[in-house]
Amino acid sequence: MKNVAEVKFPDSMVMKLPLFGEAGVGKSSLAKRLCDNEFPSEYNATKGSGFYSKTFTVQDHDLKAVIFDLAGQERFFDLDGLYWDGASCALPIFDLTRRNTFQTLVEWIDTFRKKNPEAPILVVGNKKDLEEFRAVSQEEGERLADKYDARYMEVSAKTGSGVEKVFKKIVEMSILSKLRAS
Ligand SMILES: Nc1nc2c(ncn2[C@@H]2O[C@H](COP(=O)(O)OP(=O)(O)OP(=O)(O)O)[C@@H](O)[C@H]2O)c(=O)[nH]1
Ligand SMILES: [Mg+2]
Repeated sequence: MKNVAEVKFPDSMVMKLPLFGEAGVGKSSLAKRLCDNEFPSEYNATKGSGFYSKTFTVQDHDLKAVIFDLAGQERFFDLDGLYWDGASCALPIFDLTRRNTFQTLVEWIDTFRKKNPEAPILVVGNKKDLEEFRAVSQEEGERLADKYDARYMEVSAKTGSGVEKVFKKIVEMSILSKLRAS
């Protein structure tokens, strides 16, 4: 398989990157940490969806990621296809301290996969700073990701730990997948 260093891609490329998962898992917090380097002190449930954009530089090329921050309350499958049709990749997110958010994630991933069979997926376990309340093990997270031929990473939007790494990884995975498809 080629690696990113060998990829030739256009000078500008826009990626569509949806974040999804149950209410309160930290989707908006992750997007804010990445794009504004902030952690909001209060929980404000997302209504509909939010948009963020971030430019990543890979091999001297600028790649713009449009991040769709979806509302957990509305459930993925009730929304129209706008947010994930033609998505370059996806970040399904669960809360490491709430097991139910891990258990239902498969429904979200299945729905996404039906629409985007080739798009790479990176499963994210958030709130790693709350280690003493952990309800899902790293192995379980990895097993879920394996089932979908996806990757798995754990982060904390609160401390910022691992956040940049997750987004860099998914950008890299998207580029490689585009390359394979072309
Ligand atoms: N301790 C801790 N709390 C977090 C972390 N990320 C988010 N939270 C908290 O979890 C709550 C929900 O965060 P949001 O980012 O609004 O969650 P969301 O997934 O966007 O929720 P919806 O918009 O309702 O779907 C807030 O109170 C956040 O402060 C984290 O990494 N660690
Ligand atoms: Mg939100």
